[in-house]
Amino acid sequence: MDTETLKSKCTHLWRESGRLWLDFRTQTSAIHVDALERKWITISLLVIGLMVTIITLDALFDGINPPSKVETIDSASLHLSEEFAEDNLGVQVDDKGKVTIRMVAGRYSFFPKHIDVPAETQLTFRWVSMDVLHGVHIPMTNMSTMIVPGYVAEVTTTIPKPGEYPMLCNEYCGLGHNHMWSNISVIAKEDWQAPAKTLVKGGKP
Ligand SMILES: [Cu+2]
Repeated sequence: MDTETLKSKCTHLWRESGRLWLDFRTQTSAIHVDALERKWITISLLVIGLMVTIITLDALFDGINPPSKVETIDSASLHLSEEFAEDNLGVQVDDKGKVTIRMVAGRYSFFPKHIDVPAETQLTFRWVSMDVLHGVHIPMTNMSTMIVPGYVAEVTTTIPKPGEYPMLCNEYCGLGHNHMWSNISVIAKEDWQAPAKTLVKGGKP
């Protein structure tokens, strides 16, 4: 979309919302709203306003965005892509010590089937789907995202407690959906050994 179209769309939206607000004011002034009810309506609107402001400020100043933002990838040729080629899947550590986990979701599994990661360490998961819409959720952690075909879903998280966790698909993807899972072993930081392969051909380090 070019800048002019965007500008005219924004102006149109602004005028429309103004008109709707005036309509709303005219209609609500005609009906009786109890003072207490008015108070609660105001509080609710203020809470919504506060939430929207926090989300906007986080997105603009802290770069906090939805996991599947705008990084696109061709789902049909993942095996040919440099970053998500089979050899590059799993856990990798770059020379600055950043742990990145690349995984592919496809009916009905996550690849690789099992990974070892360190506890109490920042982990960057990069997910792609090879076919349809999937989701991934690691119970008892905040790792949960949709994996939309054609996009890279990136989630950065830290898992504090060592243990065995399942990785489950939480978007219905077909008849085998309930069998779609992998395992993740979270190992105490001091016992974890970085995998030998640390170089990613292409892709982000
Ligand atoms: Cu599924």
